[in-house]
Amino acid sequence: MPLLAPSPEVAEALETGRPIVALESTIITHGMPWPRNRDTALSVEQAVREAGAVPATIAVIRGEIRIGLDAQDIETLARSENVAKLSRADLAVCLAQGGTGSTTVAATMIAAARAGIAVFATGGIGGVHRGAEHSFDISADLHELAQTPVTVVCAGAKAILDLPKTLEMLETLGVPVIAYGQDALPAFWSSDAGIAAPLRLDTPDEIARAHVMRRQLGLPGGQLVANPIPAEAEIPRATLDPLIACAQDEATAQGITGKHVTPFLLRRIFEMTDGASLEANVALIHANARLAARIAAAMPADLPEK
Ligand code: PSU
Ligand code: MN
Repeated sequence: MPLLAPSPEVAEALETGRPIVALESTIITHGMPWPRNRDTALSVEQAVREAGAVPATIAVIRGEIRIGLDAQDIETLARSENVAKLSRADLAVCLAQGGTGSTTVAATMIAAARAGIAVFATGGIGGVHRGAEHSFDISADLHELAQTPVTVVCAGAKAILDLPKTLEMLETLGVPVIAYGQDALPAFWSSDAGIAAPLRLDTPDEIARAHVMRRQLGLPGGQLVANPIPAEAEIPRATLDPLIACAQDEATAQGITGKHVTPFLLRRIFEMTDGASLEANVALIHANARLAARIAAAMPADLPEK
């Protein structure tokens, strides 16, 4: 049985060389509450289409890596309560058992690269968690960026992470962290983390060219594009910082560890902001989808992984 199952729309886009944007599914199962998770998954696909590219939401369904889900698949995933969260370490075991699971940034990159898709839009990547010097909790997303040739468009690393340590780690791994159109590193719910971004590019064309240059140099890995949240949707850092610290203390006190940390923090911040964090999250994902579509359109047709 082939491991990858592209939807008819994605298969045709691959065949004809149309721009494609990969989308992850852990954000649906573990990142947002029902029914906003379903509505956002569908509206992000719509944003990609309106920007002239084909969306490919990726998940594992009954032992197949699906590249492009239909509305029914999205609804089923969005409603499931206990679906597995699959990162690099989990993918093969889930496939071997014919299981179902949503894909993190790392697992979505693996699937996208195998399918020949070079550009991927998400909200926030995983990174180095606060307190990682004790917990060693560092997302597999960072290593994936160092080895899999996909340009990932996010809104910066989430403020629930230790941003300076995340940046250090990405630098060590040789991952380009590129702020889009500004000097500061964006911090997910706010446009400015108060830290300078290592690199800056101002156009989708330049981002696509940098992706190609990396390939031509024979460097493995992708690049991380950090697109600031639109100003009207931003939540100021000063509002969020104390709430994040509080959620983090709760996680520690309750002994939450491993892959449960990110979903726990996101849910608590959602509750503590009366849902405002979710509205910001939806707005920034749409903005990332639109930018990713423009980058995908700027990629040359003869890219090695296309
Ligand atoms: N950011 C969000 N929502 C999410 C995630 C990130 O706003 O659901 C998910 C992504 O799929 C990311 C994953 O790859 O969390 C990172 O999890 P971990 O830290 O366990 O690697
Ligand atoms: Mn982790």
